[in-house]
Amino acid sequence: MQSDHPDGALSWQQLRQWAAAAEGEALELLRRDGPTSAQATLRLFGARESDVRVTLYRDHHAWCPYCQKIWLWLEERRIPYRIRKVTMFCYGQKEAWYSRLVPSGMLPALDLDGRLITESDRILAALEQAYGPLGPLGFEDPTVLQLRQLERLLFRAWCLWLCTPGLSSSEEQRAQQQFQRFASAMEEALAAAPGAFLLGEEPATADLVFVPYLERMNASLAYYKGFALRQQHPGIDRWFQALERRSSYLGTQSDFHTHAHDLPPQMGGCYASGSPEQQRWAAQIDAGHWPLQQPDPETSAPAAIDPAREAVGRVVRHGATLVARLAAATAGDPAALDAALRLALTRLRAPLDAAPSEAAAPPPHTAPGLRYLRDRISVPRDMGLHAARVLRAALEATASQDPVDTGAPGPPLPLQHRRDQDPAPFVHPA
Ligand SMILES: N[C@@H](CCC(=O)N[C@@H](CS)C(=O)NCC(=O)O)C(=O)O
Repeated sequence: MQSDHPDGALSWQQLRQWAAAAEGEALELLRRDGPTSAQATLRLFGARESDVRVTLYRDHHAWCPYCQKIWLWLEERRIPYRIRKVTMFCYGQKEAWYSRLVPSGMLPALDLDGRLITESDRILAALEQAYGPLGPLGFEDPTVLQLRQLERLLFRAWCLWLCTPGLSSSEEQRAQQQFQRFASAMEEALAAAPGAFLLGEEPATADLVFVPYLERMNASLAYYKGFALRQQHPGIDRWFQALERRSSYLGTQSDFHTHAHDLPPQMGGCYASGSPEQQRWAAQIDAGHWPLQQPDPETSAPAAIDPAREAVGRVVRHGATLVARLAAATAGDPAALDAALRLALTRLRAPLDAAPSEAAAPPPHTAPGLRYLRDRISVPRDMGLHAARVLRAALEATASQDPVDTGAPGPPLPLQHRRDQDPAPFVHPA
């Protein structure tokens, strides 16, 4: 495909065609009945819309761990449901209609046959009552209760290690040991099970209770402690591998970069150990050379669809809004940033290590805007893990060709909030 644009990059229209990203009927149907997708607003699994009894209220960001638990349950049980997305406080303004429905503003909430339920455990209990348990044992069964307690112990040990400021190196060590004690207990529970999951061959509610925080532990301990959870605990790695063979989990799975930078405001701070190993992991996660090591600590699953087309398809949908955001955030020239962004997307059609031609350089002073975007791709909200990797790499490769680039990092990510990720302009484009 030849560029029909004077700046050498493909036009938005050409990019849209190449990505075949028509946000039309086919994609909408795929989202209703196909693999799990963060972008879906209705899931039918082949049922009729009139069969829908459930509405799940979850965050726009597809980040809330308690929402992920319910989301996974509905996907695993293939229950037809609607999704209504709400803004979390840390990303922007809570929707007034949601504050009227749930005055605390907390997520998730679920409407089941007209009854509104809050608190994720109460939601799981209600779903189980309505549809039967997921897996061989009920949510209140003593074996499941014990596993749920273990998850809370692991969670607390993780919080202590990750979120306590100023740990000395011996305190770091003790916190790690305590965490690993409970991680080993989970491995023992898995070893005693007859299949890859905690209660058998298929994931049960007990597994889904562990998923959200295990995923966040895996990412945050690599970034802030230089600790490779899956390598240190092979039983947990096998459990992740089994999950990563399920499209339900893959549709909800985030990545190290997203978690590493979304966790601090949510947790009230995450503290790096500062060890050489930790600094190496953090630098690599930020700079983005993937996979970070072999075997890939982020996922064992290959890309299900062409990641480049997925990435381009997702960006072109929001091209104008993104350009406006980059220009505002970096005091950049919108026309130059528009060209630079299209150039980065144009690169995605060619191998990234192909020698860049002179004509492929973006306009000067666009590197900060490209890096601003590179650092704010959110998985799975915006796209899948593999698509995010190729897009981050293309943005960086293009930024580094800015004729006046100094290699300086883009605008820093805030630590107290993430209003730089406010979904409002994307939900209600101008
Ligand atoms: N105990 C609650 C905890 C839910 C929770 O903490 N939700 C957070 C998001 S992870 C929330 O909605 N906070 C309000 C906000 O961020 O807007 C549950 O299990 O459902």
